[in-house]
Amino acid sequence: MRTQVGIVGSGPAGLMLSHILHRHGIESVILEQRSRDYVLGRIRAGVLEQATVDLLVELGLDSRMKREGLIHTGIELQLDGQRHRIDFDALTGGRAVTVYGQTEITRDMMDARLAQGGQTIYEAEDVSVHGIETSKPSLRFRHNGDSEELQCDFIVGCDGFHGVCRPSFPAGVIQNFERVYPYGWLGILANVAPSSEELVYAYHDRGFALLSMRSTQVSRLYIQVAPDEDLKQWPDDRVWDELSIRLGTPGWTLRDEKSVTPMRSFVAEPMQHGRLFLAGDAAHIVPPTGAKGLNLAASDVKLLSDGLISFYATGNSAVLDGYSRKALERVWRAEHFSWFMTSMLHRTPEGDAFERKLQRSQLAYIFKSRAAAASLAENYVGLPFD
Ligand code: RFL
Ligand code: PHB
Repeated sequence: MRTQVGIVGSGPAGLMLSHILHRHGIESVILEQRSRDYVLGRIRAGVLEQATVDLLVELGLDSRMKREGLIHTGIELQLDGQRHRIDFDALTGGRAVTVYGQTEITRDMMDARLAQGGQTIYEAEDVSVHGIETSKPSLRFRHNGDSEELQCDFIVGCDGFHGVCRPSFPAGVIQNFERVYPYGWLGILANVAPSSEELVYAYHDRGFALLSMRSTQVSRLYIQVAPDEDLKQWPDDRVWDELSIRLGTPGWTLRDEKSVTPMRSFVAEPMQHGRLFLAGDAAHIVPPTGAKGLNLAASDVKLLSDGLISFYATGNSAVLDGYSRKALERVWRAEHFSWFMTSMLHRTPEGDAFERKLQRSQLAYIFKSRAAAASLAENYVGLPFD
């Protein structure tokens, strides 16, 4: 088998990249280790920056998002039970975010790819990367019991944090930067209309809580727990009680499995070696408090596709060669913002009274100072791609 760009992973990064390339006449094949249903069953992010929305519009992938996405012109920060609205509209000159589940975007992109006749090989096993320091790299894998090889001009690792592409860089090429947080989020989906119009990020002595949503009828709620929290310790009643203490949310019925997501910050530099490029979670992880993971995947892919399009149009790799440096500038801004939101809002298990005082002071400053609120708002709605 042969294609121009071999993509590993059919999450948002891989799917978005394949769509952009297709629109520019560049052929790609996606290898995904899971089944389509498994990928669609994962509940993950929900907040899209304006630039991500604009990209989906440009790709013609916005018809359902336009109907079902919820535009949010602010968020609430809660301290001592009092909510304070961060007004994006006023603070950023009219910018906003859209609440539309990652699952829905993934479904829209998979449907469109099928309609275009784009090739995705699901349940591709034992994917391995070869020849990245040559001009003819390849991906080997097993499918339906057969050994296969996909020859490419370029390989893009969109295979998430636990993927095979990042470890395929030769030893010594990559430098990792990492911080693991001493907490995680217990997430639930509830069949109840969100009790607030805006997302609520709540600071509480018992730990952080977040009220988010997937539609006007479905709430998505998170509570800070230990990173290795045992879900058996969290029967529905206890989740309800804790949410009502931290957020003041009224009763609801559980819709799906509960899950615990541990939290980390991670960046691998550089994001390219030879003919292998990394995009999205394959190269970096942010804790979810800044709602940046999915949006970073979109901005990586936009920058990388600019390079690939330019290469195929001109034969010149100058734009492509600048990918890692340009992408990392944006990645580090999102890393800082996600770390900032996380550290300001969570209770550190061994945290001392000094840390709590600093957190409260930072929140009070954001409530009082337009400049501090504007900085938060500017980062939350996201900086333009350029
Ligand atoms: P994805 O979505 O992880 O997709 C990677 C794809 O690669 C496949 N894969 C392989 N395929 C072939 N061979 C291999 N060896 C492979 N290894 C992996 C995987 O099956 C998968 O389909 O990465 P992508 O495209 O970069 O997208 C990034 C976003 O998914 C991610 O940043 C966000 O969802 C992060 N994130 C969240 N972000 C938020 O803003 N809010 C959230 O509430 C939120 N919740 C989450 C999350 C990430 C999670 N993960 C990765 C553990 C909850 C979870 C559980
Ligand atoms: C979500 O809706 O899943 C969500 C929203 C905002 C975040 C993280 C997750 O910061």
